[in-house]
Amino acid sequence: MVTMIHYKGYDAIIEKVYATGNEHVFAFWDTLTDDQKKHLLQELSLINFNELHELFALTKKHTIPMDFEPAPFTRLPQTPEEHKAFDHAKTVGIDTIKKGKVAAFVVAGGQGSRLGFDGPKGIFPIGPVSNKTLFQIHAEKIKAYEKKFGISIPWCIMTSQANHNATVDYFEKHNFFNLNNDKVFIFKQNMIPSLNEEGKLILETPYSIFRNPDGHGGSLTALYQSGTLSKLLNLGVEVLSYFQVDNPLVRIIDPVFIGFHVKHNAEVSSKALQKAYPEEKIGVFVKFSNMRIGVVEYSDLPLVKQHEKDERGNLRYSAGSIAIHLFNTRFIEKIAQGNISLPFHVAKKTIPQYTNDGKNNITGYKFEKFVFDALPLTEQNFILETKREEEFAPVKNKSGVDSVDSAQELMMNLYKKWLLQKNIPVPKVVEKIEISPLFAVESDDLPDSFAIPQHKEVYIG
Ligand code: UD2
Repeated sequence: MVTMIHYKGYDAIIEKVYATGNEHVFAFWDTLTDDQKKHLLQELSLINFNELHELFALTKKHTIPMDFEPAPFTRLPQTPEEHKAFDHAKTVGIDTIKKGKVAAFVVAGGQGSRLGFDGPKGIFPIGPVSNKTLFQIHAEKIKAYEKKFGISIPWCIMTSQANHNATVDYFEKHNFFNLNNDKVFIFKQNMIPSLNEEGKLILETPYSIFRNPDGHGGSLTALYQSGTLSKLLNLGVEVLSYFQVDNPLVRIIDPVFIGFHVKHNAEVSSKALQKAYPEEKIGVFVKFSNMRIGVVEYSDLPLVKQHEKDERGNLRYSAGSIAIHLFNTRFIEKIAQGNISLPFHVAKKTIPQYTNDGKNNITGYKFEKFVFDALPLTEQNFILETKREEEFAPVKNKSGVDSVDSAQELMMNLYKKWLLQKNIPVPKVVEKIEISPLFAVESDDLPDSFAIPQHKEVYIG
């Protein structure tokens, strides 16, 4: 017979631990200090024990609907009518932005571990000449849009437990890159426990449970629970421009995209680009058999579908999601306030478990929510095609595809393209070039003529 431990004020949670067969988390109880005991009990209090068996059930069945076809999207303009529609969307977008109805939102809960970098990914240096960090580039873009449109743009930054303090310290140390710090909202996402192969909790240390951030899909709840959403609503923000921290090319405030979103009365809008190759690691836009639009992640798209061609020999599932979306703030409120929860996705992973012999790697399950699962919950949505070379330079790996090198090259190619559009010659000797967002956040901002110095590395700022 197991003797239940007791601790004043925590008996209800302790009972749940035993009732769900998780009492092994108290294996080191007698060796813990009082603070450590409290730490463990507080972590356990944050766990939704009623949800654990549902999470474990997900590991036993396939939950992604596989009955879908490619989603329709609005292509880049080709005909005069399409150009006219894009011009009109731009006017509507500029009007919406100038009325202060748009805020920026970056999800930055991830660490730079795939880059071999120990810290928040946003602090990774990416400027090809300046070495500016991802955060600085995003901050300067927002500053530039504020100047361009004569408004102040609130900026929400979602962190995770592992990088929250480092992120806040970084912004404070850099004086929020001269943004109005009253309108930079940094808040944490929630954590969710991982489970072992028996569906039980895993000890990470003698007094803590192995948990991971709940995925960028947790961002909608985190916006609401942190009080950020109500601050945005009070500021009159209607549209949230969502992007990932690891894309230095993202057009954070895009009038055309915002204009289409408003014109379509969309609750969520998304940008799509043509996949570069079948196995590219981006999700694809689909229309499910219930007519709802959504995204199927690359890892869930069966190989046959990844390679499937249409009658013209092009990839059938070609519209890739680059994680750039617009969310209506009232839609987020509806999702977060109601009992609608985005589904969890499961990943089988190696997890370091604390045992009597120290840490041992075991196989377990991590759970994450994906923000694009909000799409099927919309009544109205809109997908806009965009140009890869103008908007997408993912920084995922140390080398090879989607790496630091490839992202810097894409950045430099875009700067050269802007200069070319203005007929400003780039001297042959130039090997690296960078344009500060504070100088030009898009090609139109460049002056009509100026000379590029004859240097190997040129920074235009
Ligand atoms: C994501 C998309 C993929 C494609 C690609 C483009 C998913 C599941 N996949 O792939 O379809 O659009 O990006 O680059 O979305 N993050 C958090 N909290 C978390 C987890 C992630 O803030 O709990 C942030 C993270 O900091 C990063 C972003 O979300 O900014 C994407 O995370 P990732 O790099 O793990 O996504 P990836 O590359 O698998």
